[in-house]
Amino acid sequence: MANRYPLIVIYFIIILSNIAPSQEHKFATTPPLPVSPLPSYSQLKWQQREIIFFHHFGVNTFTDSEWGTGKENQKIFNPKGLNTAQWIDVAVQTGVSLSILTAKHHDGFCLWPSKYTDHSVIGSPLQNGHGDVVKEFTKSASNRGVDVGLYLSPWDRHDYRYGKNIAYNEYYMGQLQELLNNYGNVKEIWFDGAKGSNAPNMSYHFNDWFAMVKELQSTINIFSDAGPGVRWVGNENGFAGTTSWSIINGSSLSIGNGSIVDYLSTGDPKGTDWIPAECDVSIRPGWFWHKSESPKKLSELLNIYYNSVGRNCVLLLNVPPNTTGLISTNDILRLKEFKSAIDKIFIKNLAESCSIKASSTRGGKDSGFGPEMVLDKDHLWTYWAPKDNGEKDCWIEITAIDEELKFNVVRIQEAVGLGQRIKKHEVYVDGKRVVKGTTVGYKKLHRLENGLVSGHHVRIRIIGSRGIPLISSVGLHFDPFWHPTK
Ligand code: FUL
Repeated sequence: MANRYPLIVIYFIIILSNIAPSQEHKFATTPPLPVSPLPSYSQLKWQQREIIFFHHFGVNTFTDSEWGTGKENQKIFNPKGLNTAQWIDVAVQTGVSLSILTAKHHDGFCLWPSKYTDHSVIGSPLQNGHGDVVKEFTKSASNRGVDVGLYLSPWDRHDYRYGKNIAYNEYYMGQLQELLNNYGNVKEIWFDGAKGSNAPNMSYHFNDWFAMVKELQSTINIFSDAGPGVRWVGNENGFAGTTSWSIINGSSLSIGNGSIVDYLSTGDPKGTDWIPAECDVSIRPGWFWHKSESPKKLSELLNIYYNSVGRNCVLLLNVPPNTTGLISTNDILRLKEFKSAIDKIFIKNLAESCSIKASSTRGGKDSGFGPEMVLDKDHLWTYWAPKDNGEKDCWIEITAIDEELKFNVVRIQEAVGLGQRIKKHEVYVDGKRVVKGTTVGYKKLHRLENGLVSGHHVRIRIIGSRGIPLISSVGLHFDPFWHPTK
């Protein structure tokens, strides 16, 4: 009896070594749990667009003003060479996949023949009152595979119902139905918070509007100061905060409340809602076209790009059609420069020819979560994940194989499909810190303040995170347009 005891133990060891390990190795390592809140499908699609166009067009284009009075004669709206296909061509050439049109601005003039008012294209010379700019615009966009969005200003300085709560909300919702039922898919609707003194007590039925919008267009993102799909960044300069969370506490937001602009620009890691920020800015000083104005310089546009797209936001760039009904040549030329500058900076990722290692890897080598995942072309669903063992100093390190690396831009992207996590990070070159930052999100671009750096080892350290950090992409780039002054 005494001799049989070790035999039983050996027998169990054999069974366990045959069954347990094979169970463990049979399946791929699973992805880590998400850290909520998470983006919706439409919000992720929106984020990946990076740059969106805005077109402010209406009676103001012809009166050289920014805010119309509502008393304009419809006959002044006369874009003799209107060609919305040209606007869309410019979007395509700039790599823009969504364009938003002001269907109605504060002056109340409608770019489509709304049946609830005569203050529209109906009274204008455009096709002798038979024109429909919204129709032409949405058709041109769909012909070229560009998505559309619409802006319907809540503030209306023309309509007699404005200020009568029920009547105006009925009018407004009637127009929402016209726009969202009759012009195909609409991917973004823009509700701005401006409200004038002509009816200070006017209350907008936002909840009903939002419900109606969702009912009519299931994949739309609703923009307003407070979302629910996309939030305002809190300024009209095109700059997000240096800390920029896509997360915020939706219940503490309200539309048209000037005191929350800082909160809007940074977001809130403790928030319960995924409402990322959109940075709206115009290529010119005004939102509408004015003969006396010209487009911003390339360096200004690049600054805006780094401070919006490079701070986890989408850039909503306004390009106003002129009185002919076309995008002006000098705007087109500037946009060409802008697009080719971005391509030039980001086409080459110096990290791609390097070796890469990490502090640890979830599931070990070849698990599909190794640091090499930050160098593939997928910037969302393939990523490096460290081990989930409370590691405080998580890092990935890129090492030059031969010549030293020379760069002035560091790009870091998080796998935001599983939540935004990184709170604090630093970048070291050969042991010396070259930049530090807070949030990363979908895309963080560091344009190095001291200009070009060179070295063999580039380490990205994550020193604060909600859950384990998940990095989907890293780039080391050279920006020839960047000339820091200090
Ligand atoms: C603001 C408006 O008052 C401006 O005219 C412009 O349309 C801008 C995008 O939104 O609220």
